[in-house]
Amino acid sequence: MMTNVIAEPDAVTGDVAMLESLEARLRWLSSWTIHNANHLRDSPDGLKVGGHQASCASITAIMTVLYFHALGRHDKVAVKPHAGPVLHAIHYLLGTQSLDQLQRFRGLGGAQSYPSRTKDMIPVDFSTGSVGLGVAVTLFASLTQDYLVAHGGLAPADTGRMIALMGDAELDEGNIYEALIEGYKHDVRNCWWIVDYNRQSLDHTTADRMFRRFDDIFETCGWRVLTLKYGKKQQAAFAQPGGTSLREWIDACPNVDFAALTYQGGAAWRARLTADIGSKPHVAKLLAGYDDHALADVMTNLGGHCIATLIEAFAAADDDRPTMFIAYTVKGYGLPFAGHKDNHAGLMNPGQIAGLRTTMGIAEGDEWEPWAGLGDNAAAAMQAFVAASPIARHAAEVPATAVAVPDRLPVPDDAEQSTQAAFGRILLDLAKSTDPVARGLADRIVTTSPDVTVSTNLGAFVNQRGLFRRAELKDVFHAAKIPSPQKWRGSGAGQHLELGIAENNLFLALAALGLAAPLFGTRLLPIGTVYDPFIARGLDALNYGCYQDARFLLVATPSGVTLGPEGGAHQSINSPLIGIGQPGLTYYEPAFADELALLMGHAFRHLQAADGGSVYLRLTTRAIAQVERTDAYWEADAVRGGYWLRQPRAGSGAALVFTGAIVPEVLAAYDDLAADIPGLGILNVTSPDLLHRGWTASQASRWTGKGTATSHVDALLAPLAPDARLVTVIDGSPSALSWLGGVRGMRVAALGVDRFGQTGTLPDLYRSYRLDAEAIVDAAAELFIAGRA
Ligand SMILES: Cc1ncc(C[n+]2csc(CCOP(=O)(O)OP(=O)(O)O)c2C)c(N)n1
Ligand SMILES: [Mg+2]
Repeated sequence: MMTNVIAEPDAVTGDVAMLESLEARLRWLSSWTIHNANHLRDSPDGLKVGGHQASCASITAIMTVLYFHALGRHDKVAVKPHAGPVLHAIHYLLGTQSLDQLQRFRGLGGAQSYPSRTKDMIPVDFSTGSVGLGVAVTLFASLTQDYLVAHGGLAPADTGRMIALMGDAELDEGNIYEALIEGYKHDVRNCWWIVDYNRQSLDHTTADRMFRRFDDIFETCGWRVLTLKYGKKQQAAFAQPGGTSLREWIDACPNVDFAALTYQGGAAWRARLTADIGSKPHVAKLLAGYDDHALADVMTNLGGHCIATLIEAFAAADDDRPTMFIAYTVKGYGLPFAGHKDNHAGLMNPGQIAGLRTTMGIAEGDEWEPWAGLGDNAAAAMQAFVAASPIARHAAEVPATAVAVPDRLPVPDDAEQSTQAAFGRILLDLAKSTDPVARGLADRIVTTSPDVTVSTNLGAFVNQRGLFRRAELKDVFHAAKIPSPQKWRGSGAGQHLELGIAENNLFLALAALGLAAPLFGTRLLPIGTVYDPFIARGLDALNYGCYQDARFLLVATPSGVTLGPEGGAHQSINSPLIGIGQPGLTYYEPAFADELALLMGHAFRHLQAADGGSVYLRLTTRAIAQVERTDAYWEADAVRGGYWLRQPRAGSGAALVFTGAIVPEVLAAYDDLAADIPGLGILNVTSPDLLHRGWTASQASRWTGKGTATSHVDALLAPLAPDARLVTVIDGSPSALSWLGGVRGMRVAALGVDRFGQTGTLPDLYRSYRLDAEAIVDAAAELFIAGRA
């Protein structure tokens, strides 16, 4: 059971006034932070800085009650991107955010536009920005928490809720529902999604037809749905004679009308209500009881702005059932553009912010004073209240201890093998190992795959280590003695998280599992497998995981046209460019099993290094003859991104350069060419990504006077003559390697795939796509021999 901070009823009554006052302060500080960035701070480029005052004002009450009243010590929160300034204001009141950071909001090194785990100075549990992903990651964080508890990596007493504070437009993102379905299968718990239901997105108000539909969808998936529609003032109005008519009118009011009337204010409310229901019994008297200001106030007193209603709602969900709160709100609540359909990026002008300052009782010049406008006693009381509130007692992240990695992982010894098969064997060896270090590593591995566990060669590991299920899952086929190579048995001890086919969920699961160390204090080493072309399906979620420095090993296999018979729909072409272009992810494409074992060992260390990151291995099902090694000189270079498989002679004018499973064609071409081109070398680029990064980084460090280090690629190419020529070959976009010519000014012929693949045998395809030995020889002949004339 979770522990949650729910105050006693008496205390709650007293708290409401405090919380209301805090809520107004958060609205003020978030507005002022954005105002300062746009209107007061120097703007050398004259560009609008931006920030979302209306999005903040919509959610301040929800965040006030959550952070200062209901938050559990171990709860983790994903804050909707556009409410970043509210989170900063909360920490400012708490004393954990500096004035300097607020004043530099959206400036270089200042508080970030959207909450960021890695860049903000305040504790941020989950980065957000790409809407929908921050919501769904909380669900996978709940599963991660359950996984850790089941494996002894987290004490039950140290668990909390994973909470998403979300905009209602996020409910339009499909990834929400993919996650919802996966969560239902895994019996997700301890997850709250709190919807700031202002019925406005960026462009306009949202569709009325969705009313109640979200409830249905979530309830179908086992969630409790709590709707906070009316605030206490509205409820009091409904209890009066004529109140039922008022409630019925509100319930029938289209979103867009409600928004427009909110913007127009009290007189407009009165005119419209009088026209629509003024003749109904007691309504005229009811309306007459409010002046225009009070009428506007009661009409917009929605559940999501009512502190007491929010307190009750959070208290009503004090168990581990996943819960969606639909908190009705007004976008821009309390600000001059409240309800205006265009208010998403709206900014108050100087006169309007001065008006807000005056209503807060804040003197000009005191705008940044955390407790300005309060008397000394009230300020002290508020400060004490905040200091004693849940956010102040919130558990800080603790560093996780490192998982030891064996010096070497065993290399599968078949004379011919594919990198994908070798991957399965290496993991199997780890899973069965009796060596304590290897076992310790295997125990921290958690594998996951979107319905391609077996076809990506994770099966053997899963056979050894089982599926992760909180409730026991029997292997019916096995029990019935129906022959199958695959055991499909689940328990709390299992180490494979079975996912449905939605690739987006894979990346969100990897993001959450890959944050286990910082979030929960225990390092997991997540390995996710996916078909290489379908990385693209989850690309934004992959980027999202990397953006917040989640650490995981992505094994994408099979890849390229090398997957002959599967045809163009399953053959990846541009994934090497994804690998090169994605920050936080190092892309390797090994050719041989011993390279793979080396790189997996490196990956397990890199995942844990302070300056490390995630790793992407692009593998293939093509079994190729393995290379004879006579020494280990190549290993360090392979980790750095490339090594000479055939050392060129000093001053050589030519080299073949390749990445991955295409090596037999390169070796065959080499045999053809070696006699004509003495000193020809073969460069095996294990990571086009690392070579490219190293090259540009060393240039930048020279230009900025920070160093003179030569990049690895520069050092690799140094033995060649200055006017040497390169033929580059990769089963993927040729641009992944063609840039190598720019390093030292060498001419390049770049072979690769730049149109959709076909079905066919490998010889057919390699011939059609000019990846075979003949194509390499042709390219070399033109470049090295004819081209030299
Ligand atoms: C994936 C993605 N698409 C588009 C955007 C641009 N965008 C930012 S906020 C927003 C709509 C926000 O509406 P809502 O979630 O309801 O938030 P609120 O009304 O509370 O501001 C859009 C389209 C984005 N941030 N992420
Ligand atoms: Mg909205």
